[in-house]
Amino acid sequence: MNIAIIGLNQSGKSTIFRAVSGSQPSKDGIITVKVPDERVDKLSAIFKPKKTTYATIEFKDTNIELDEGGGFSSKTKDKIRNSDALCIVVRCFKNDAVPHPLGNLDPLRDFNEIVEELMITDMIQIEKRLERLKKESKQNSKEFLTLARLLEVLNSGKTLNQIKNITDEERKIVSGFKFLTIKPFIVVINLDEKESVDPAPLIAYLRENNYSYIKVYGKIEEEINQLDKEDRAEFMRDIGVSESIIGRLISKAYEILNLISFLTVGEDEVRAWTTPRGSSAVEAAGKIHSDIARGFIRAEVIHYDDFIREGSYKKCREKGLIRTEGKTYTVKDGDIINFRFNV
Ligand SMILES: Nc1nc2c(ncn2[C@@H]2O[C@H](COP(=O)(O)OP(=O)(O)O)[C@@H](O)[C@H]2O)c(=O)[nH]1
Ligand SMILES: [Mg+2]
Repeated sequence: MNIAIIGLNQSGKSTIFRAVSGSQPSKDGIITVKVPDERVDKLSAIFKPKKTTYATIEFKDTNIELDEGGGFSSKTKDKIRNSDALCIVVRCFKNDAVPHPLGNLDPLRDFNEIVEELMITDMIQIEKRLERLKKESKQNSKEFLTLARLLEVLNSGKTLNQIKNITDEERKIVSGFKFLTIKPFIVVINLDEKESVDPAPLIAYLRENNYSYIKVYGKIEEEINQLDKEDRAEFMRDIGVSESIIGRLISKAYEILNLISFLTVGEDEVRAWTTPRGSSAVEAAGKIHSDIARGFIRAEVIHYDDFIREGSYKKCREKGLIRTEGKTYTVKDGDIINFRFNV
């Protein structure tokens, strides 16, 4: 999964990116971070495997470039297009040393500025495609009707990710277009720990429109992430932040992308895997390897909470807590799964 960090220039994108990457070096503005997961930590302490692997998530720092008309350059759009979700950074911090590209601080305007640009990009793309379909006399095709409906949504001032009743079929039809506003948004409200403009109007707007957001102190969280673990905890207490920016961003990302984690354990490896909520056992198996999905026989499943409560596989077996599930079983967040397969 990968998330592009976007926003107006000087809104704190690179600062947030560095806060997320910590001391890890990034390559070409891309960083892969481990999804912090206490379950993996605890299972690893129990199984003492040769290898412990966390789920990962990729963040991309984008430097927004504008073309002559003031819209996003095509290079910028390409960078955004291949992401699963957009993290929109909005500046609320006051800092006289950092000029605002639009002259003054106005978080709601800035957010709308970015979103409008994304919407225009989608609209132009849809209009072009509709034209083409018209030329081919395909006005009655499912594709035409679906795109026309999406255009209507955009024309009414809403982003595509605000559509609640989009069907799987429609989603499939439009997936190839990689529309920008169909991607889920996480709005990052970037505050200064001392002096910021009031984010309340922006927050009210985000709530009204069902956009997810988190509040961060970008600059100081960047500094925190350079610290040792112990100092970090103390520093965070001091500024009243209970969870690291990585943790908060990632849990939001899982929430908006509707993802869950399942686990595999053993002497060789303890590992967390990511899959969409609602995945079947065979789909989850496919996340590990296509062979496991193809040769799927059954899944032996125990929930993490049960396992930790009992303390061992032996105890779980005695109590009958290890279930045998078939291909269509719906995987739950925190399931520990042993796939039986034959290829
Ligand atoms: N005071 C303060 N300054 C910040 C904060 N976040 C970013 N800055 C400063 O704003 C400037 C622009 O930040 P940067 O991350 O480079 O913005 P970008 O252009 O969106 O990547 C830098 O000088 C940062 O140090 C903040 O929370 N508080
Ligand atoms: Mg930058």
